[in-house]
Amino acid sequence: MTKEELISFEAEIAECFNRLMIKAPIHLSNGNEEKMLEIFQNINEDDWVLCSWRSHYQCLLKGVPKDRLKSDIMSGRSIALCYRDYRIISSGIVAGVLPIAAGIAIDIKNKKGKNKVFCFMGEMTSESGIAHESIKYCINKKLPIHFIIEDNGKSVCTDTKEAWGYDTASYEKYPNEYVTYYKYDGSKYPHSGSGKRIQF
Ligand SMILES: Cc1ncc(C[n+]2csc(CCOP(=O)(O)OP(=O)(O)O)c2C)c(N)n1
Repeated sequence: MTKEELISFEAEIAECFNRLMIKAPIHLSNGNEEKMLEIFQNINEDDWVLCSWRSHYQCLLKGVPKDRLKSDIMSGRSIALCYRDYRIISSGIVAGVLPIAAGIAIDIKNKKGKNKVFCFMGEMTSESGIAHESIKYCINKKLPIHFIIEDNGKSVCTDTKEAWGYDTASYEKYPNEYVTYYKYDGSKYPHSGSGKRIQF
């Protein structure tokens, strides 16, 4: 999977959405392709990947076949794509996957497994109480998990920095073996949809 393939997949989905072929919300990625390719170099087939509502790139990079992913998106499942066979769990609920990620990591540790959990979230999610609790718990218990915080500066349309009144986000200066924090400009697409107003 290349940067160009990732970008063109989202462009194809945007086109379908604008033609009213998808009757449910979609959340498209853009601007973080290189970072995602870098992160996925460390993710193996037997690792678990947990995501938010924006998970097309993660699904493709974890190996979900393009046609299967597209067909699920077309049938309205983009907001919470789950593939047990590819070990991917997504949720449209802010921070919804974080305690699940911690639970899977506990199970792996108890079974002395060699695999890991990779849990993606936006920077607004990372400021929530549930994220602080989950990350703290996993680090203190030395669980086999890695959190990836993807900072596009926005919480839907709200400026996250302004909302919380911070200069530096809680995990921005934190990077360690448990947390990766990166900033990107994802403004090519709006938070949800693809720029054309659609009424469901
Ligand atoms: C429990 C809950 N509260 C509110 C929402 C509405 N909501 C959807 S996305 C979002 C902001 C998320 O921002 P961030 O974590 O930075 O993710 P981004 O989409 O910018 O990557 C909110 C508040 C929700 N989906 N779930």
